[in-house]
Amino acid sequence: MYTQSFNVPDGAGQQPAVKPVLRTEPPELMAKFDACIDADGRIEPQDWMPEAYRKTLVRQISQHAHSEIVGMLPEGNWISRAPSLKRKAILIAKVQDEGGHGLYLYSAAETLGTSRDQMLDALHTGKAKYSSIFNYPTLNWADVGVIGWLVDGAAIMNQIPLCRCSYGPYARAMVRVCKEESFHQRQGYEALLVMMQGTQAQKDMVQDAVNRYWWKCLAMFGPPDADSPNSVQGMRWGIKRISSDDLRQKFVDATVPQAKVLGVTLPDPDLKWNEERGHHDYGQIDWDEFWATVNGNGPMNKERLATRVKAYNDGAWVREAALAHAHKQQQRTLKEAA
Ligand code: FAQ
Repeated sequence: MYTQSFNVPDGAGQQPAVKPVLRTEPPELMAKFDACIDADGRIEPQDWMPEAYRKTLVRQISQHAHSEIVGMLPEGNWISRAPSLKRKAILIAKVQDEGGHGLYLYSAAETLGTSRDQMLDALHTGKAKYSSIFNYPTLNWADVGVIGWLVDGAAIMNQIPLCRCSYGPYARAMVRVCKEESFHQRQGYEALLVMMQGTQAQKDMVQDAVNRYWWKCLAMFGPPDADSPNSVQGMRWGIKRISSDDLRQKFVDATVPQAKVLGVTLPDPDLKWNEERGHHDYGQIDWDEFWATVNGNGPMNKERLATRVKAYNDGAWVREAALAHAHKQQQRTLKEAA
């Protein structure tokens, strides 16, 4: 359903001028780094990189990792209530995949010199961000389908360009993540197709879930380009390849025909094809609501964080046991070598 295409809407690429980064870095190393970026090369962990680039990557990759593991929670709630063995097996596999994505991403961020403990501490103390979308409740089974269709759909749209991110470990992690997200998106859409062939009550559940999730999914791409403090520099560094507004437009254009096939209405009276632009126009996103959620005041922020902290604390004995086992093995190897 989603192509690997890097086509962007007309007028894209006309980004405002890049604010100069404070150049306190050694000029010859900086020149080599810039040349690599300009040639669309990859920066690897052992390569020199400016501190601001490293900091931006740690910020984005760790936020992304946190999103994956917090993102396990809204759907995880439905594993015990899935309507059939088949749906339960699919959902377990999907939620497990999201945990795996978190692991690849924490590992990628660790290559930049930040420990997993530091990143998790930032999450648990509320200092780190994670995707706004996971601070909303999953009220009925159709929400699980809609998360697959729309949330994973939006995530793939954002993540396909990240497969070509200038930082090698992040780009490589994204290749596998995107393949798995593609399965997630399809299973969600297929679950909804089945519900839309069912009773009126099932159809109403799907429409209700779409109504609640549509606008939140559009906000997932982040604030408008004009209000996005990180975008321009991220694009200059080849971290972000397509701007947030252009990705949002691609998502709307891809989703409208899918909604038609499904038989649901997207809850936006202003959504219509614009012949001149060759894209769909859409209505106003509620950015006040988005920022309230990002800043910790969404409907589920406190519960999500409390669940993650409890899971971390409950897992302390596993980490201790794994460390004790590794230490024992190391001692045995040393003894044998002596
Ligand atoms: N939620 O200057 P920008 C998934 C923050 S994975 C919360 O525009 P940027 C898989 C932003 O961090 C979903 N905060 O920032 C799955 C920044 O704050 P900071 C996650 C947001 O970096 C599916 C401030 O606002 N995907 O769903 C959001 O250029 C189903 C200003 O923003 C990724 O993380 C938001 N939605 O663009 C799992 C992809 N948007 O850090 C389970 C990688 C913005 O300055 C189930 N990340 N903010 O304090 C990215 O592509 C970018 O970081 C963006 C934000 C696009 C998220």
